[in-house]
Amino acid sequence: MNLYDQASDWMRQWHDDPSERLRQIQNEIERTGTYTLTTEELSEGAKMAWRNSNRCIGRLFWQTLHVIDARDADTFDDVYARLVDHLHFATNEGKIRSTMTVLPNEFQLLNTQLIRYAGYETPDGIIGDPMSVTMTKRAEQLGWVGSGTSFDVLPLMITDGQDVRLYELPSEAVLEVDIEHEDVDLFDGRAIKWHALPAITDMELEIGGLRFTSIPFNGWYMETEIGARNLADTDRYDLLPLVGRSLGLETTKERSLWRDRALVELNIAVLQSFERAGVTIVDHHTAAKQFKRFEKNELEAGRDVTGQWSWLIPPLSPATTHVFHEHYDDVIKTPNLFARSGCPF
Ligand code: HEM
Ligand code: NRG
Repeated sequence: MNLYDQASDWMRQWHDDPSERLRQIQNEIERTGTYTLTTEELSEGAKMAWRNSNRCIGRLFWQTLHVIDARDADTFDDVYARLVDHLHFATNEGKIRSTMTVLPNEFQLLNTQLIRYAGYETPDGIIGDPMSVTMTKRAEQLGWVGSGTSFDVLPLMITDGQDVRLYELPSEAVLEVDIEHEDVDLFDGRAIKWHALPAITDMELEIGGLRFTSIPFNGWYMETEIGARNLADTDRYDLLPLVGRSLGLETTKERSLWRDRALVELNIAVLQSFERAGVTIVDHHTAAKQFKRFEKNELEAGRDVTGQWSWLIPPLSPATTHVFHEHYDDVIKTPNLFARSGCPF
């Protein structure tokens, strides 16, 4: 489909009478080869992109997305300032607001999220988040020196295609939550924490045939992302053996189901800790119920619900949610969010 047809296809999805605007767009495409979205169109398109994100269980709230039009940012320092603004606005002292900042395509972030913990290879194994080892090496090549703890926040790495500049995030812009179980010391005295904001920076937004490649966005966490994956996966923080021992479980016998029991208590600790700190988080049962409401809303609006089952089911007790027992068609509609096409390295 050519650009005009894609613009037209999109406009017709939400405008009763897009003919006037489509004439303008056709004109602009003829003159310049492309067209420009208004701030309102950008905002509407971004919300629809979230609505069409097949892997996301949090889509009930697609209409509440705050879209910040920062396409006018024109220097590295300006881009950095907008990213720090994003963190403050979205974090909102714990009352998290779903937010997307649209930056000009001329600037890209090398980071995969605004907030990620560094991972260091040492002779005694990896310290920090093993997922970040490559990213950490990249930052170090650029002159960054981390403190070497398990939870060092990586600096932002912003590129304009030629230079890469490093920016340390101000610690007051990064809200973190100490993970502590109410009844048991799960980590044998080790301090474990996670950041409040999941803010993805390695995806692209497509609206009406246009691609926006610098679009950091966030919602809030579902507890399993932290408790069943980031802190539990053997190739991440791998804390289940420690948690299992702290709970006094028989960690030498698989059939004691010590892993499953450790997982549940770890996830409870994540939920309790976020709640104690006043930071928005959703448990997977509530998230599934919210997703059920989303499915109902969509059908009532006359739209098919698309989804990717393997991503929608929560990694903890999946069969206790309706999602597990449902079939979803993984059909890609646009507007949508896509994995970054060009590797920024
Ligand atoms: C994926 C929950 C907001 C777009 C996910 C995943 C979860 C989730 C649990 C799977 C992540 C994984 O397994 O790693 C939520 C919750 C939100 C929320 C609880 C709270 C409001 C948003 C927002 C957007 C969004 C605001 C975009 C505007 C996506 C996309 C993916 C995703 C594109 C797939 C990411 C990928 O392919 O790596 N979401 N989400 N979500 N979500 Fe959401
Ligand atoms: N699992 C990743 C984050 C992926 C997106 N999850 C969200 N998105 N909740 C992690 O950092 O654990 N969101 O926009 O809220």
